[in-house]
Amino acid sequence: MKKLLTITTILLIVSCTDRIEKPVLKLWYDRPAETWNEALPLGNGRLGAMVFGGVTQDRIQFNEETLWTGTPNDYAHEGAVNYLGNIRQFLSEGKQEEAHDLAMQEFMSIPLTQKEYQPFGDLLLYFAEHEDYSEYHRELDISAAVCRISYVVNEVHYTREIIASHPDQVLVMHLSADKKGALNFALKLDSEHEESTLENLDGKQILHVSVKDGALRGTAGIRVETDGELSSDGDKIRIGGARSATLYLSAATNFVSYNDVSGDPLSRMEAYLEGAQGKTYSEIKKTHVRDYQNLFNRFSLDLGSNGRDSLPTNMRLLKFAESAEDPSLIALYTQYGRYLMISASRKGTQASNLQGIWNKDLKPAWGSKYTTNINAEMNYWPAEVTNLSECHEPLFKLVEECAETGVRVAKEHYGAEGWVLHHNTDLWRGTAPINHSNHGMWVSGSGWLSHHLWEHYLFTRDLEFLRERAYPLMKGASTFYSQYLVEDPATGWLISTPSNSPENGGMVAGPTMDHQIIRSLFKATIEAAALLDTDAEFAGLLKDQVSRIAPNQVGQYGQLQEWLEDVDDPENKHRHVSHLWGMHPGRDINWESSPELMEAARQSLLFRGDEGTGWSLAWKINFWARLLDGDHAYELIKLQFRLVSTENTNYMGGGGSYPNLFDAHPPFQIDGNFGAPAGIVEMLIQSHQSTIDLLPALPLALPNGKIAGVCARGGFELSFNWKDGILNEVEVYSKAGETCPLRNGENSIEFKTEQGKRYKLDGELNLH
Ligand code: FUC
Repeated sequence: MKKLLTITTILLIVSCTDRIEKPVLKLWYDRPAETWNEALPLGNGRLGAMVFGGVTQDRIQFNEETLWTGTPNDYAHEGAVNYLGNIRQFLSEGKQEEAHDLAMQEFMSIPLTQKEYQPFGDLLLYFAEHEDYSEYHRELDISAAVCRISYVVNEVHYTREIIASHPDQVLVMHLSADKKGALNFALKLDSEHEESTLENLDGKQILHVSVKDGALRGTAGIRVETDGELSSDGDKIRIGGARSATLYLSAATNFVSYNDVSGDPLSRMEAYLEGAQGKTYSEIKKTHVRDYQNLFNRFSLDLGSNGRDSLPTNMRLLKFAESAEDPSLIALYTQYGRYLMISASRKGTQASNLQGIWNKDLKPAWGSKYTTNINAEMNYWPAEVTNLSECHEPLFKLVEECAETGVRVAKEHYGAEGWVLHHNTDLWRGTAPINHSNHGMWVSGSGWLSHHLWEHYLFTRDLEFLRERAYPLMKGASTFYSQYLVEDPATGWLISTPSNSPENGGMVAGPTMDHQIIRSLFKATIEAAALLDTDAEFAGLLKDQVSRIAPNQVGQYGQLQEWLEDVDDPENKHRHVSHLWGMHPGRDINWESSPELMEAARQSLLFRGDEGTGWSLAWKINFWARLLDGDHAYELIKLQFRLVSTENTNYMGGGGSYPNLFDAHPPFQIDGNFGAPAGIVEMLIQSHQSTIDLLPALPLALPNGKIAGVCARGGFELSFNWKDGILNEVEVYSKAGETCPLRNGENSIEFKTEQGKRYKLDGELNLH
């Protein structure tokens, strides 16, 4: 009996320790990927790869971020401004169809659509006689950015490790067998591009591709190092009698910048391969892991574990639908968002597009470009708060470039100074209205993107960034809107026209979202001008205009009006919830200064319902977090974790996750992978009002946890933990020496800080 008790006690101790074990930062599977949505993503910001982990045949689909269709082009429609007055007039007379038609004829971009991001090619590996395998394991270790595959054939243990190194600019695969001479395989590069050629040289292959419709060409190369025999076999390289082999793969294009395609892909690619030459796999891996962890390890999240880490990741999603009690899956998903950001977005790379860098299709969904009426911005929501500020950089570069091309569009389409970006851009930095006037005519892309520059300043307090980079762009965007807004004869308010409430209801005068974005931009520009002690006169003009912009209005159902008129349909379940922008990511609608608008926003959100595409679900997590309803936000997390098996576009419901945790619009679209983590963190900390709120929207389902290295506006980095829903300990690191205002429920404190110092507080916010 005594013995039994002891065993029970040990078991209890084991299961208790299980509960407080660190979350396992791995996606793992017990079989190879059959579809692309099961393959595992790797990336170094520039090169992306999807690893299938097949046994007899493996496929590593790879991309280079600058391989797009098209040629340099500014898309502006010369003389469009001559029709602006007529379009406005039609709208003011309620003649929407006439406005649509006229804009289609005279106002839209040339050509009407933008260009597409392209996949590059495949590395194919062939392992003869490996049909009969056991002990298969495939994992993506996001704590180190390493993908591993292992299995046993004839008692020989085979392993493959793959990394995408940012410092060395190569994808590297290391293969090994635990028996001398047992590693035998063949490999080749392949591509779906119609124009592609392959050179099979000694232990090396070179693949040249040209995109079908455009100026870009790419060259990929692979080199093999092995202790076995290397030979050429038709279009393949054969590796025989080896114990290990290392494959180095790189690629480059002739893209230099949005108006320059004079690069030489071959010499660029060779320079990358030569740079890696002579370095062993373990050397490259060591540098890679250090580089990756330098970013990744700054933030951690532990929500506890209930032991489901021992299930394959796809099974965990299925189980979550049965009972949503897998807190470590939520932590894993949050960290996966950070993993994807580090893998797709590094200083000097292109910004993450609709599919990050991982598109597989020559005709990708929505061109795999940048949709700026939600998606491109959502891709960067976790950047500041989860301590990846540097990964925000490619978006700033995109803004800078659009501010160059957007000057001509502002002039040709609106006769205005400054710069404007509509609802999409591509590698060529198109900024004019595209596709169809019923949704392409939306002027607030430049305003929303400028918001990211200001947010970067708010989080980092980097005054030089504000002065040198952010402010000139914000000023340019403000200049445009300042000249574009017109006075509505009926109300006297300044309104945005022509525009639309993203993709809902067609072209209109005065959608609420535009006014929220423009108001927020003007306020930020005014504040920035004061901080930088510049442009007092311009700031004065904006101040006057801010007070005249059409305000947020509460409509007949108690809802926040989406439009100038009270015409919202309570049955409308549209995926976009644009008129709540002022609540998130904007901040003018908040509990502190406008509780009645928060109530109206909640009503609008209830009318819209929970269902949506992947990004729509992700946005709603953030909305419910700002509404301080953590349990409702948790309901959205459940939908976000719904296992999706189709690629068929679904605009209404059906959002969720694929087995590889990629966000399903469907099809795959990466925005939800960033929007949902941002929402999860927003449940734990908010800093958009006058205080930093700790655990503002903690759901009942997450009673215990620990977060470290999370950032707040004001230049603070915080770590804190909670137990049974109650805040336990807090540590604040002050990067800018500002006064720190903290709040948790009824408790609050405001204390002065010194730059570079740490402060410890107890759960009731008393300073130690
Ligand atoms: C907007 C959204 C769609 C999709 C596309 C890329 O048009 O309305 O749902 O996300 O962008």
